[in-house]
Amino acid sequence: MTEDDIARARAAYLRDGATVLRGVLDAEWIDRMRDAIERVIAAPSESAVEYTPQGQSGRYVGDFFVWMRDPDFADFVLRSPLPALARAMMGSQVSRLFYDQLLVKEPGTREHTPWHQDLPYWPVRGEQVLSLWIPFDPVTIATGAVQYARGSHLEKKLYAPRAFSADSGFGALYAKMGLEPAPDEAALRKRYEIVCWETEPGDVLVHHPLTFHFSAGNLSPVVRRRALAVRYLGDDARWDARPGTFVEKDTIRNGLIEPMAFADGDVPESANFPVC
Ligand SMILES: O=C(O)CCC(=O)C(=O)O
Repeated sequence: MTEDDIARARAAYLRDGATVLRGVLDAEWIDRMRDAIERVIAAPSESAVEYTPQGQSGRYVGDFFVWMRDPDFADFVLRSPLPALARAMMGSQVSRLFYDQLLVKEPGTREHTPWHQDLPYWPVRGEQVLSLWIPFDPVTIATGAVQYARGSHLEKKLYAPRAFSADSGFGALYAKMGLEPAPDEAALRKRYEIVCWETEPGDVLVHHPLTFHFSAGNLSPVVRRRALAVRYLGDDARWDARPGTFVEKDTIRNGLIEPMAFADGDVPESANFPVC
């Protein structure tokens, strides 16, 4: 990737709220992470969530802060090309790891990821906050590519988060926020162009935390959709002590390296959120 590629991607990210960078990661990273993902999903942690109801086909499984338990995930999120990419996209001096989120949709999974913005779920605010979404399989719309409402981040408004599944235990937490319900799919489609990139392993999607996005199930009978979303914080990111964010969930808190004791407006300086 040249400096021009990076500059073009940043301009697209700021304008559209999402973009793609091709060929960022080499095959060695992809192979190593595929092995690590197998280990992690074979022995789910306390924070893992099975979004596919028992008895249904496929498996949609997620997990949070995986880097704290697995050395390959830690190397990937702290020492691969990702932190520098996040820094460049944010226009930030530092790249602080917020957390990583594993999102695997096995063949035959019907569960969608609902339309949502990321920021309402999170106890942070700032302009320099973003997600990198990394696929470890070829991903098409039919296997659950992420779709984005182009430019929806520019409204700069937080809508109520949606739980990824009814019985994940997150719904009651999010209700504490008292935010306005998010527009439904029809309203988003009417208002915004929906954009989507089919990706190969090595590519990286970048999205703004206020961009509405969603993915359908993985309808392929054979192709997996293994992905990791990695969230980074830049210079201006500060703790936001709003009630109801995902770190209040006991299964998440229990897995952290140290307890969180931030006041609203603090820089999130902690072993939980290392500078890369
Ligand atoms: O992987 C998915 O289906 C959704 C990803 C997502 O919502 C995110 O990375 O914020």
